[in-house]
Amino acid sequence: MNRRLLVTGGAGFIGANFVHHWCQVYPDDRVVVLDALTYAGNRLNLALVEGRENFRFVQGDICDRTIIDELLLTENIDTIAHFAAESHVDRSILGPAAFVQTNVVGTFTLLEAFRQHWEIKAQPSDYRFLHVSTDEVYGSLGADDPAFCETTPYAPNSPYSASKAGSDHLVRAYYHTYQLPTIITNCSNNYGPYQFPEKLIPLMCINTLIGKPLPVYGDGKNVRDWLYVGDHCLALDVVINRGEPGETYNIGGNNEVENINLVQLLCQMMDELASDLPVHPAKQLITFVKDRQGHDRRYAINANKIKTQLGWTPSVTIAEGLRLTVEWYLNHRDWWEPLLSAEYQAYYRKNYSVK
Ligand code: NAD
Ligand code: TDX
Repeated sequence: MNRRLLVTGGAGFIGANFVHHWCQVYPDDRVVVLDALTYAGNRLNLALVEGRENFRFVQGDICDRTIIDELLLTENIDTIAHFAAESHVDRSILGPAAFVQTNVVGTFTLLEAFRQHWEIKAQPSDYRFLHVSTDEVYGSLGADDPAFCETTPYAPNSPYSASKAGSDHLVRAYYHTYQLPTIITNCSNNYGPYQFPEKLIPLMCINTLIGKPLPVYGDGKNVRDWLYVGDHCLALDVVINRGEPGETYNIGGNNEVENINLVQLLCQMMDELASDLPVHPAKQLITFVKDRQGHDRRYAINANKIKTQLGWTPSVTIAEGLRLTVEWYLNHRDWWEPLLSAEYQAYYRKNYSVK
């Protein structure tokens, strides 16, 4: 089957990596990106596919029902890959309203539009609505707790994760009530090329390159499970093609690392790979700052379901993935320098002055 995909949030970090993957592997599929180009969206993230006959970019908001209806109809969309979201926990603490609007109302608007479109087409069984969500909906783990699995009860702790949990529940309800062929994925922390420099790994890479302090929250012992974005895109591919409607799949890299250890590893890689660091060795820049409010202690994903049922497994180790990522930021100064804009500086001051 040649799919006709609508990729929401395709100008963001994971969405753009996914679009690159899809256009390369399925060049005959139609890929339409809908993205509002918020501070996190960047048209340059799609430069590799712009100009292709089967690719189209549309600037628009997922809360705008008119634009969604028009795209579903005129592009004859059969698959939605839904990435669009407000995605940064610290920003959700500073200003939660946009998170409820985009993550909850936006997802609802997409679901309603897709349901009507699917019903008009007589409910084709090969249509798909892939909802890309997060492990943060499951809350926080203690050091000895087992990793999150698909049946772990939801316990979101931040405005971000609560808004993602709300959207997950709506997606689930649309399958249960209307049999709309939806699938949810909950994945762990992604890293890799094109990630906006508010997130831990790109922030640490860039601050090292410009000689700014490396702010580590609290005691630095919070644990995240890191997933290379390329492996995530491969997982989403198998879920779209072979996943069961109505199901949830957890996706994780099986790479639990304490933040402080990760930052130290990044510093070592920077020392090794960057020729003219302003501060060398880079670890001198590590600065412990006030903790994030409500900071979840540990996330860990049990990805056995997608491994055994769909045959996906991560291929990149954390050492390989970090090296690829550090090299990418070293070689793409022209990509990240313009992102350190006045808006970014204002966010940075606000976030780090309360810490
Ligand atoms: P991102 O912030 O880099 O990109 C989000 C994109 O959505 C941007 O291009 C932005 O312009 C767009 N967008 C925001 N509001 C919109 C709206 N109202 N209408 C249309 N477009 C809008 O996010 P990301 O890190 O690429 O995350 C993608 C998805 O994956 C999100 O749903 C996020 O919750 C989920 N997720 C991310 C991670 C991670 O580690 N980054 C982990 C788990 C789940
Ligand atoms: O400056 C920092 N210092 C620091 O110690 C930043 C930005 C983060 N941290 C810590 C907080 C977290 O424990 O590093 C860890 C990772 O932080 P983020 O990169 O902000 O990610 P996290 O809060 O874990 O959420 C991410 O993974 C799940 C994504 O942003 C979410 O979109 C995704 O759902």
